[in-house]
Amino acid sequence: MGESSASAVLRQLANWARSDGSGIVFDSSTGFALPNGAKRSPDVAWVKRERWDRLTPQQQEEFPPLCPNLVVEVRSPSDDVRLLWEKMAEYVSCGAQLGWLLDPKGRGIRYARHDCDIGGRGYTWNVASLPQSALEPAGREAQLLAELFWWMTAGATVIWLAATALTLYAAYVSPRPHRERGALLLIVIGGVAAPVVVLAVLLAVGLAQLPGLLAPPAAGSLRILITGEQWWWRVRYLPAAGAPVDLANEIRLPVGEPVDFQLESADVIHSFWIPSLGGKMDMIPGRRTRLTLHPTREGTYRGACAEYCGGSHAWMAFAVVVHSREEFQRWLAQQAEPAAAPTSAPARLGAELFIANGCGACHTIRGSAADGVVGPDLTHVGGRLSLAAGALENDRNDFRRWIAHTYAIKPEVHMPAFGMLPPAELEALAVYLDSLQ
Ligand code: HEC
Ligand SMILES: [Cu+2]
Repeated sequence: MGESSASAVLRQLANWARSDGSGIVFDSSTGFALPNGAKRSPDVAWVKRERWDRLTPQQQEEFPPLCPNLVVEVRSPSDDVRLLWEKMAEYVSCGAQLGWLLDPKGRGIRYARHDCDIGGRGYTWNVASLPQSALEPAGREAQLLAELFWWMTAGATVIWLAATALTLYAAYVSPRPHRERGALLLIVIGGVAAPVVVLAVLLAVGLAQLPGLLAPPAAGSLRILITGEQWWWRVRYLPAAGAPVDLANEIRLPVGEPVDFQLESADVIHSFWIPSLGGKMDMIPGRRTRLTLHPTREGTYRGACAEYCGGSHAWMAFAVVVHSREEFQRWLAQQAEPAAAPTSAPARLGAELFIANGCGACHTIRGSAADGVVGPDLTHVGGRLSLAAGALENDRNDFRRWIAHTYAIKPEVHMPAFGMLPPAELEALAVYLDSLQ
């Protein structure tokens, strides 16, 4: 879409500006010299007429020395959205009143505003755009299910075609009373014998798959305990040797090895589902269910809760990264480490604020005084692919938005919003959390 969406936005804004008259629209051929010295050419820009008229003709001709009031960037497939977002933040810090980042591919809109916090509710390109198709299997179990699905679809198509052909035959080709014997035969064969055979075969195939899907993997396989919580995932790696490793909302797996998932719930029934890797399994309070998956292809996939579990059920997702064994091992060893001590001054302030504001009563950051267990472990939260179970991306702005606007981002969430903190303190907290890689 890239180019064409940019020109569509340009056309619409230009139309509006003509009828409105209070400003002028520019396309990306105009470069602006921002107050911070950078020269930037947004896809579309709008400048208030009075500001424009104050420039000399020569300034208007060359790089106009101002930051547009409104800037629009349209993400093309090759653009890194984080870099674009940094550009947006730059425009806003240079005085743009409003910046739009349009992302046709991720179907998201984000906006940055000068006079308030950064917004753009529900922009979830990161995890939401990950593959999660049961028909594009990346694991042995998903492969079996996909094959079963295609056999069933093919069979159902044949049956449907036959039934339709018979209907058309009776209605148009030979619309007359048929011999009783023929009709009876049709009912017995088509209505009784054929369905019995078809369903029996399906049952046999399904039952034959079941033991393989339910069998616990060989002793010594990787074990992961996942607890569904309203509305996030507590993840605990249980290595054969060494202490358990706690994290949240992200699962990494070595390719080509069976994984023994042990599933629990802390509150209501959830359902654990990684469509690309296999079927789903309920997480039931008071019980431990199990699921074995064999990822066969490296990649990053989306998992989700597949059982309605309350207000933010739809915001209960996670990323699954399938790595080579070495990479996986490196990652797990790194997750097992305590958090690095904050180095910069704002990060140190953030660490103090984290304790002073009581965040540590609900969150653990290993290596610090924070040891709460109500919410997700944050020891390495800055290195995760998303925040709040896929509800946000993971950069400093997202941390700030999350801490200040929890309810707006995730309705009913079990974390109070800290919007009353002064912006500088929110920023310090964000810097600190972002540094927990
Ligand atoms: C009453 C308990 C509670 C307090 C206090 C609390 N949180 Fe949370 N926090 C939670 C819960 C529960 C979640 C999970 C929300 C969800 O995703 O549904 C969470 C999620 C988070 C996340 C996202 C974690 C992830 O894995 O993506 C961050 C970051 C966070 N909190 C930071 C903070 C900070 C900073 C403070 C203090 C200013 C704080 N929290 C105070 C309960 C709390
Ligand atoms: Cu759920």
